[in-house]
Amino acid sequence: MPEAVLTEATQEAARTERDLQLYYAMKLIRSFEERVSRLHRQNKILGGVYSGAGQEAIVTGVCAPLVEGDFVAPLHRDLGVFLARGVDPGVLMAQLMGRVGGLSRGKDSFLHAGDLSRGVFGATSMLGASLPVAVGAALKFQLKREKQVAVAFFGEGTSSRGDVHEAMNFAGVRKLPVLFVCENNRYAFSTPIEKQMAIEDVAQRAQAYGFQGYVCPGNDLLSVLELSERLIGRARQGGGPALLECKTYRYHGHSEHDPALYRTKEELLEWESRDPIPQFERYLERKGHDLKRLREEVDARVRAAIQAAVEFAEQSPLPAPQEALEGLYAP
Ligand SMILES: Cc1ncc(C[n+]2csc(CCOP(=O)(O)OP(=O)(O)O)c2C)c(N)n1
Repeated sequence: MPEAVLTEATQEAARTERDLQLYYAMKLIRSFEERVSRLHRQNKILGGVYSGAGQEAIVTGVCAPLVEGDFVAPLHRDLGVFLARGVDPGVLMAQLMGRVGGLSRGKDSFLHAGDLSRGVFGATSMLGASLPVAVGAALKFQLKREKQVAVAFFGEGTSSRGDVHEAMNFAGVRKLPVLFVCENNRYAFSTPIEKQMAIEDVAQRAQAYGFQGYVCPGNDLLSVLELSERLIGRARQGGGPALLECKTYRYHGHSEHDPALYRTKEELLEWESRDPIPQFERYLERKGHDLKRLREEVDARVRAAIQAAVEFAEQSPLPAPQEALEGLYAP
């Protein structure tokens, strides 16, 4: 076979492999979120639950181009980042249940959990405070001439905070390898976007810091992926920061105790019609996959992974009181 044909076939095979991994990742994240919401109602989860259901294409698409050694600061709604960066679902579930098998060995809820071995920094209670941390990681990469990048996720509500502006300004001045990702789901708790900012797009703010802002349909995995690959690749090559705003919607309230009465049923329905999973399924079908069979296979794998995660977490003990002061400080 001529070499060019072979290369094309190899590339197509790699793309198919990637598509299937992304499909599995989105389905795993969605089902994990749904299971966590149910477990919360059964009083099995420690602390609040901030569901990211509906926003899976963003975390999946942005994390896909990341490699070992990269740094990512998720927001409180981003348990999908943990799964996308390879954290074991059982360990994540144990973290949510406050068990010894979790990331902080039962010493915290999900909210502040991180896994630095995978470059995942925990979310911060002070919204936006994680952005200067991601910028600090990017500064370290630049100073040490490492080819790593940092990614900082934040909501449109968070984009009104001072920390966010300081982080972006510094990143712009020093041309740091960092991608700022705004998950614009239209509400900051109950505050709608038009009461949050006087401009149309969060992405417009990038101009003030000397880099480019991009807007993309955040429920379309392929659009997110196309931009994240380009912007992360450019940052890795020394091209500096960028701001990617992904327009999306959260299906649940701000947290599970919020019935979200501030929005209409019609609005929710409209966004559900743009659900990221069926959108990606339509693409897979166009690529020639037998969707019915593929869906059955992936659903079965996801169900098994989540069942195993719940079993692992439930079998993991709660921490013993005498461990309370262990592992709190660096040795
Ligand atoms: C500085 C600060 N102000 C307020 C809060 C309370 N709070 C937690 S999440 C949230 C909404 C954040 O909205 P957004 O940034 O758009 O992210 P989303 O929750 O919509 O994903 C608020 C107001 C906080 N944690 N920190």
